[in-house]
Amino acid sequence: MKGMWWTVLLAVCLAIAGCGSEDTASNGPLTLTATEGSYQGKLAVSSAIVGPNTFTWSLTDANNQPVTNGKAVLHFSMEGMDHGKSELALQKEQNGTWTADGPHLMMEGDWKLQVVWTDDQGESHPFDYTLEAKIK
Ligand SMILES: [Cu+2]
Repeated sequence: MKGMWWTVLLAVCLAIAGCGSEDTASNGPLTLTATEGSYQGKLAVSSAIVGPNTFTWSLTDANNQPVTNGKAVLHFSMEGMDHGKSELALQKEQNGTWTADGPHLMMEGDWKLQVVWTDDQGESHPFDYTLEAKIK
C-alpha cells in the first residue's frame, strides 16, 4: 500500500508541474479571445514579454465569418497604476486582420487590453482582454 501512495504522489507532482509549464514565458504568440454581442475578437500577442510586441487582431461574426470593415484601436491600461493609458491604432492587413507593433507593454504585471472596433456605421464595440506581461 505504501508503494501505491508514492505512485499517486508522483502523479500529482507531475500534474502540477505540467500546469506550471504553461505559464512559463515562451516565444510563441499568446492568443486571447473575447466576445461582444454576437462578435468574437481574437487578439494574438507576440510574445507577451515586456518590450516590443506584435499585436494581431481578427474579428468574426455570429456565423463565424471574418469581418473586415471599420477600424480597430488597441487600448492599454493597468489597474491601480498611475502611469496612465496608451493606445495603438491597428492597421488593416490584406488577410483581414488588424495588426501593429508597439512597446506599450513597458512593465511586467497584469495588463488590461481593450480593442475598440468601430464598424462602418460608426458604432463602437469594445473587446476586453487581460494579459500578464513577463520579463524575458
Ligand atoms: Cu503598471
